[in-house]
Amino acid sequence: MDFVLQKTDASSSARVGLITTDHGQIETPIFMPVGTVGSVKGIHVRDLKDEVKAQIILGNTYHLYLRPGLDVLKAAGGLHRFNAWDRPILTDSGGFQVFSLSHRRKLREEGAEFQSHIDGSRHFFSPEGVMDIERVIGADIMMAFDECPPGDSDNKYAKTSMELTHRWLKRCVDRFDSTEPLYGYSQTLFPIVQGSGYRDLRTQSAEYIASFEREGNAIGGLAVGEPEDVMYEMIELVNNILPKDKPRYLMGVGTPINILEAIALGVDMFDCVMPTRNGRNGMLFTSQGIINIKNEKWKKDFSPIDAEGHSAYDLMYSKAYLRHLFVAGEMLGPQIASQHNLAFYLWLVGEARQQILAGTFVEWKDKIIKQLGQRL
Ligand code: PRF
Repeated sequence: MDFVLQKTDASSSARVGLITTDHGQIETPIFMPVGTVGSVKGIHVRDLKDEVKAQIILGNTYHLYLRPGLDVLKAAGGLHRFNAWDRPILTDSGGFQVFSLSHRRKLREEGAEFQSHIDGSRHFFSPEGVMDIERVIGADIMMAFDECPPGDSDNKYAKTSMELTHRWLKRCVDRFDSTEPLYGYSQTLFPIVQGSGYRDLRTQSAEYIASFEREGNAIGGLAVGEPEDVMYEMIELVNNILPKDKPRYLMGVGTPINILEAIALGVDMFDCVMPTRNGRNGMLFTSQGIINIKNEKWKKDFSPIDAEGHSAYDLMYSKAYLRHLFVAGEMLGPQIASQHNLAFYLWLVGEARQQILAGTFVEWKDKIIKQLGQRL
């Protein structure tokens, strides 16, 4: 993997860059649609490319390991071959899902023992095991195995957890560096900064993570229930320590406003289930504000879903029709809404990129943020 920093904004820490992987290039800042079990829910690969304009998608180690399982993924020749997505893929390590989804998990120095949320079967993830799994999935970017403590953790718990994540990282790196990709293209490993909402811990963690000099770095443990100003404070602090010439990935964040603020603080990569999950529930993000399409108010509104929208379906269908699909429980409704939201998120980061290049990012951001939060 290669990263070229093409421009840094004069009036914020926002950046424009270009990542090159063996599966193609990624223009940053970028949003990565979440394809938990290998599919971005409800969206065909062709639409992901042509309509959403996704450049990279995310898969989850935890889910893919449980289903379809490593034997299937290996026989398929990796996830790219399996799901027909031939552009870059990033896999999260399970460091978040084991703690948020699985049952009866037990943490020890060696790794995490857990029961599947699907059938209760018992499993064990170690840092070495997770590296091996991510090799089999074949992601272009693999995430280190970490623990993401709850947002309200006290300093003592957050410190113990961060230190465990650091020891696990060393083991991930040793395993990664002593193994080879399985499918003939290269893979890279991103370490993850933890430390909850504590300045001393975040500083320590960012310095430790930076010392590994990997090709990119991630910020974890945020947007897990802490106040928003704490999240921004931690992003700023960590980004002042992480190297400037490597991409920075803020994990699992967030709303369109969160993403713009984090771009201004120097973040390059994002993922979040919000556009697809909220879309499935009838919530649409637009540049004018937020729409709850199930609302009675749209019943006879035959205007386009989003006149300024960036998915072909935004102009093709009316709000009234999309509302009808949701009310009638038609599966087309969640598909259209998910695709709209993803296209909007990709437009947002693409527009941020253009505004940074033009030197107008901060003014544009402050203007559009006023619109984004409104309820239509
Ligand atoms: N660690 C990992 N994945 C994550 C997170 C984390 O801290 C988060 C927290 N926002 C989302 N996804 N491995």
